[in-house]
Amino acid sequence: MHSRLAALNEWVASVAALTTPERIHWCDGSEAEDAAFKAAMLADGTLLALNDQTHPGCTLHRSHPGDVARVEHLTFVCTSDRDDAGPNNHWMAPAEGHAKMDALFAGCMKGRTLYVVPYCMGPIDSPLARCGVEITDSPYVVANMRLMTRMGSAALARIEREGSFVRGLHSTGELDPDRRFILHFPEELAIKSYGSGYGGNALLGKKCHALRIASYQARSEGWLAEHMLIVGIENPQGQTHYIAAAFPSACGKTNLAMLIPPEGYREKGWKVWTVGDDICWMRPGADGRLYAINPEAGYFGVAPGTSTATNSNALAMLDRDAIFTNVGLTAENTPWWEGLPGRPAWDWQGREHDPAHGPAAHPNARFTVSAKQCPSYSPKAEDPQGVPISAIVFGGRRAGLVPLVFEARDWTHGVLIGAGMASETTAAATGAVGVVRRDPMAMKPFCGYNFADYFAHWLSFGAKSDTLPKVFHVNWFRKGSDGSFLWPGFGDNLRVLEWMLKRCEGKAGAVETPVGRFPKREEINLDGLKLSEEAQRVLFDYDREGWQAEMASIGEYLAEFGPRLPVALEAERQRVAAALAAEAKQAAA
Ligand code: GTP
Ligand code: SPV
Ligand code: MN
Repeated sequence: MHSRLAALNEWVASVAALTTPERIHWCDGSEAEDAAFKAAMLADGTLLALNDQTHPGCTLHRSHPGDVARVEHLTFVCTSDRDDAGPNNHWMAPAEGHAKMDALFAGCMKGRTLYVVPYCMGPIDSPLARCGVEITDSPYVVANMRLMTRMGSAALARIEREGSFVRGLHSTGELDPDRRFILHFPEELAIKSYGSGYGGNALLGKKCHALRIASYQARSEGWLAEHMLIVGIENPQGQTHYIAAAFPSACGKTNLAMLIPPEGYREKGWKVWTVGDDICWMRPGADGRLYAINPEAGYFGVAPGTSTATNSNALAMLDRDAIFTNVGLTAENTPWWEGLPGRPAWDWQGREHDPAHGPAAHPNARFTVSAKQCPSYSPKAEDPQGVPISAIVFGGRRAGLVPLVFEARDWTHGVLIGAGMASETTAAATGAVGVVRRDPMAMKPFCGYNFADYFAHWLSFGAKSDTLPKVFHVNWFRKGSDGSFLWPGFGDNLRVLEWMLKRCEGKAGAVETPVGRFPKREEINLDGLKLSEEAQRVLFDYDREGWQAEMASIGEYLAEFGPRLPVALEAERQRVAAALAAEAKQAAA
């Protein structure tokens, strides 16, 4: 008995009876506890110590080579009614789901420690924050949860005060992909995950709770739980606007959240304040604006590609007290991944590095680090009321068609742009990489209910407020005829954000097209950039025929949701398609 909350004690006891651990440890989140767990993991090889001179407190974890990313095909939403999960989710009946998982969990912690991990998603005193308890048999998960959430005694105290919490049960099991499932029971606020120790599969506060369960709760409670970064942009006049941006996994959220202003901007006084890099919970305030918190307390970021050139803020926070997973190592025992200078000696599996084996770091290699170590960490990130959002940005990896930036004409159009998003798949989930798929609002893997209802929920905000954020779409990943990226990206993305914020303040013009408002080229500051002739043409290009095909394809996709799809969304799509057709007719005449 370790809690004043009977419901929590009873749940822990019932899980212990099922999983039969050798001992039970209630985590208090203290430094001493963390140090003891790390020492044990260093002793048994779960963690490897890194160079203590250059990377004090840093460790490396090598996962099972078959357990390196999220597994969308093994992720289920278990609602009583199949249609509540929708065609966007794999579904299992709750009773079947529990039976399947409990059979896997039976006796699975024999000889091991069961850790009880109370955590709070969001500032501990925020009315927008929510709590959960993860039971796990993985000390690596505990160490990550301590960095990624507010974990320990303070969270437990809040849980005892509130009396309710999300129940997450996790075991690494045998790491056999045939005995691996991640199940969500949104009606019961419960999660069961078995057979993986990796990231979103195992750190249940993150995707399972803060996105899948939270999105389900948010719908009935009138708020939004989104796969979005939150960043504050301070202009030379000292005003800070907050932007929330939804890009699919490994499509640039961490990098935009920690952006380093490019030359010319820094000198003028532009500053960037990081609030969050992956998840955003937001709800309308009394003034009708959306106020957002980052439910997380750390970053579980993509390592490959992170360098002083692309994201020196990220590198600056990774030289102490970080956990690296599946990166390579140099001969000096420092972490290494593709994009860093120097040479790897060992690859992510601990083999001597041989380019014939592929990259030294796994493409989904990650770092885990406390948000407080980020040089651009915003003091507002701890504000219990959240930050007001001026602009919502959608974006994905699109080699063709989609220009650098365009703006929605209004909220409903913005929801259509989000719902019609597509992006090339990445190494963040197992399966093929580089395949374009629809990923509405970057939530395809993370929405805990039927997308048709989710779109209706998004649309419903339009009627509630006239001070909602402006909505934009960006594409940092447009490719030229030689296959290389046309836009420099990273810090230079501030040039595009500057235009957006000017639009929010009514200080920049735009060119109206049926698919949205395009920037006047001279209004995006390209000073000091050496854009190729192709880039200058293509990045701002409006390809009417291409968009006609795109709108038709979006129509086919939305039709998969059947009669549950909000009429207003399809009407908006038809409005855009008709405007494109009218324009084409006029051009032909
Ligand atoms: P998740 O944590 O999986 O949700 O991903 P994320 O959206 O935070 O992605 P992240 O910022 O970590 O970027 C993933 C990869 O895209 C990294 O290899 C980056 O170097 C690369 N990347 C990020 N921003 C840009 C950009 O503006 N241009 C280009 N070309 N690459 C980028
Ligand atoms: C993502 O895949 O979007 C991530 C990484 O942020 S994981 O936590 O593994 O889901
Ligand atoms: Mn993510």
